[in-house]
Amino acid sequence: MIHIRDLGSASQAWTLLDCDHRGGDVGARHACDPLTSPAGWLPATVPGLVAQDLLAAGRIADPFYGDNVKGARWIENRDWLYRTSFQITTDEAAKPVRLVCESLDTFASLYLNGELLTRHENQFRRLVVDVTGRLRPGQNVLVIAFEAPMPATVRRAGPKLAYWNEPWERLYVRKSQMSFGWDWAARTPTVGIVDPIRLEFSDDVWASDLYVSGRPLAGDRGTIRAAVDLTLAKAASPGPATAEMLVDGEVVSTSEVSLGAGSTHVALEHELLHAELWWPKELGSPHLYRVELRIRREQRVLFEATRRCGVRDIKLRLRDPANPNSSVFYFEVNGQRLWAKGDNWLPLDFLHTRVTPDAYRAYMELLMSGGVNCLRVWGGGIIEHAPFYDLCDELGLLLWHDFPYACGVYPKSEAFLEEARLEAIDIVQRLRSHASLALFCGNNENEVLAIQTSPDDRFHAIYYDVLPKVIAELAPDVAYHPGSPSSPSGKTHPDSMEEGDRHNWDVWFGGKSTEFLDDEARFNSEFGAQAFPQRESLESFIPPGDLWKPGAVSHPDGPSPGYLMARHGAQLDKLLPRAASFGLLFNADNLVATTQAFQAETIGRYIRHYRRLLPMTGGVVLWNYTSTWPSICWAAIDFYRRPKQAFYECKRSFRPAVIGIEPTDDGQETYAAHVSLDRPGKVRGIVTLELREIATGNVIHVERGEEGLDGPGAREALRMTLPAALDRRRHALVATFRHDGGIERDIRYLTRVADLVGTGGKLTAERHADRIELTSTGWRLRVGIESYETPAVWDDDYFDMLPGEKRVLRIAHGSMPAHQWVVADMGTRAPLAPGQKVEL
Ligand code: BMA
Repeated sequence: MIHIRDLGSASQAWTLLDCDHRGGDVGARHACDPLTSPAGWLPATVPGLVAQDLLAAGRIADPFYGDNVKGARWIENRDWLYRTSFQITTDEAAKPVRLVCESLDTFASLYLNGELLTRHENQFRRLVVDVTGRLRPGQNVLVIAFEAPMPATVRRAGPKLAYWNEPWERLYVRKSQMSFGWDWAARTPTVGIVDPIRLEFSDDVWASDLYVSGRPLAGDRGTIRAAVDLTLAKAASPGPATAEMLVDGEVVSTSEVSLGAGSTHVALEHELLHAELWWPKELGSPHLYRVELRIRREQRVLFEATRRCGVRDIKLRLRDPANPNSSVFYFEVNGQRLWAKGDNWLPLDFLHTRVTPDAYRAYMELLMSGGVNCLRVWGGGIIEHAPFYDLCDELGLLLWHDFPYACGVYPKSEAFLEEARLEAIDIVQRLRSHASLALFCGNNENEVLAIQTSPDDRFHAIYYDVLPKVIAELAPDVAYHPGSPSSPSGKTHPDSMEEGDRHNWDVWFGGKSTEFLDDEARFNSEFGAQAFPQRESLESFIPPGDLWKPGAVSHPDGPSPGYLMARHGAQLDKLLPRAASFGLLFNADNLVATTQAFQAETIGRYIRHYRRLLPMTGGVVLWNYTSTWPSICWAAIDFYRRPKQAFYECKRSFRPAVIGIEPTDDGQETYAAHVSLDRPGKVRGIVTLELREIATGNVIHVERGEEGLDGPGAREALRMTLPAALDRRRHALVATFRHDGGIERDIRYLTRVADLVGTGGKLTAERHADRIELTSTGWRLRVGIESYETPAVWDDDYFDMLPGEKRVLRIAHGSMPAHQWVVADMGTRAPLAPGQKVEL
């Protein structure tokens, strides 16, 4: 058996030393010897990050507050030593033993009892060192010296390469690319032992990770396969052994194996007569089997491992003759199309080792309560911590996984390609057993960048040779896409809307409006817009007085507070002009409300537009929901887990059936109402398209019809041409789809929201123990309830109310928050206490 001794700080104490100016290696040797060890060690958390320990020790101020991140920058210029000591018995000292580090960030030298064991400098590769005979009975000291990350990076850099997001030297090192800062985050240096570290003792065998995979077969049968590679430990003798496979605790398959010199591949398979399939939550239940593989000789167990396994067939479909040019890009699970409604996943915390399994779960459930059914782990971040992947399997979230390359043209040297290959082997082996894994993707935006800067680098060997070969060998049933975006034929622009996926930044970076959308992307894997978080969240990271004062927003690169806001992500030059088309900006509440309204509108328009292209378009992945730190950024949920307006607009537009109004032409004289269904099943109902006067709510003209859909698709239900000489400021279009499953609505203004005439009236909000009742005498914009406590997701929030309407809000996810505010229009806001009735 392999005996595992966890070396994390939950089991034993670790300390951390700031090695002043790059004294790491020398310090590490001395540190192992109690007589020469320098003073000044701090308690350390392992797995953890240096910044986390410095924060706990009061050596840095919260880097997420105000301008403090600047005061933490020095971390990247110091060497850091981690030290622990542990007791080893005489018996253990005689056994074959390995030291395993799942992830070290990044430039690490490992010393055991004063001697250099090895060096390692790839955060994405597991380190395994044979330390047999090097542990001594009694006390042992392990020191891991981390070289100062920024100078280490600069030293390893070769010639300057094309990139977006400073510093370009990051392209040469295999360290999380966002740890150097990104356009949504200031550089918060990360250094540390970021995943589990352990000793493994074995008298018998060493083993690769257990690989399980399940596939459906004809009828309702299915198959489960479990495989492992075993190597005899030094003390063990070759010879026969018995391999057993257990499913849900029962032995289902047995086989005799012969353990010889070198590596032995053991694989067992079992056929299920009635397989329960793994489905993404939206399409069914994410059933998981418990699979064990056990190798024994007589009664002695040599190896044993357990994993959960889903029986499913996930395909990425690229061709469909029914489509105009036959090109599509969508996921199919067990033969059913899944219209992707995704989040571009970033770590939940820049200090990502602080994220607990409960925090992952709570966050994923929050996303799912908003209709999200898949996650794209974005290539600039990290390979997530293990609980993340287990939860995707368990909750039924489909997983798209980028390899960790982003926004750059990476080196092409033999050495770099070889490192890429070894790294890919580790990543694929680590992730391939997960039921939720739908797609491996080569990189984030590197092809688009290459086209602009050095077209010869578009088909870079990492994504077109190294990675596909590793996947074909180790995970042949997982789809591979060379980059996001990328065009499968290689003949169109990587960001083409005619094939492959597309990052649609037409609005945010391209300056386009959403009034008339003609994009026909087969799959939209990135699109988004920024917004401020709600006031309580802003107050948690921006010092009083810094948020709103003259000049604060006009010099994003100037000194604080302009600087402060820029460091917190805001691209104010883009954001404020757009927010201004929703209302005046004269205080912080307006800033929050107008930016959120703009973000929600942009995202909602795009989602409804792409839904209208069903079944040609395969889905949308929002950039993004996740806030890695407190910021003014693209996230639809802020760092404190408070949803922005966009979260609710997505929730509405991610419902099974949706209605959307779009102009049929650039001139915007005629509008069409489209209904769509994004999943299997049927929907039937009545559609209306009304032209209403805003001041009175009166219907000026109405079109009405019946509509129905069978399975994923969309239909134009109604059309209306606006009367000539209509005052567009005083009227709006309202489309409604009343069907068995509920009522869908879309409201389309015919001018900028800031220019509307006729909104107003009295809004009344009444807070009851289990609900909020809202009534409005006039046409009110973006009416909602803001909450302090989280998670608190309402069944709906931030919607427009028509004259005479009444709405009742209940909590759909989480619990009734204690502190609430009623909000409306573009910055009107009042507290709403229990039992209170408020008029706005
Ligand atoms: C996309 C991403 C990121 C970036 C985001 C916002 O292109 O892939 O690189 O942070 O846009 O600019």
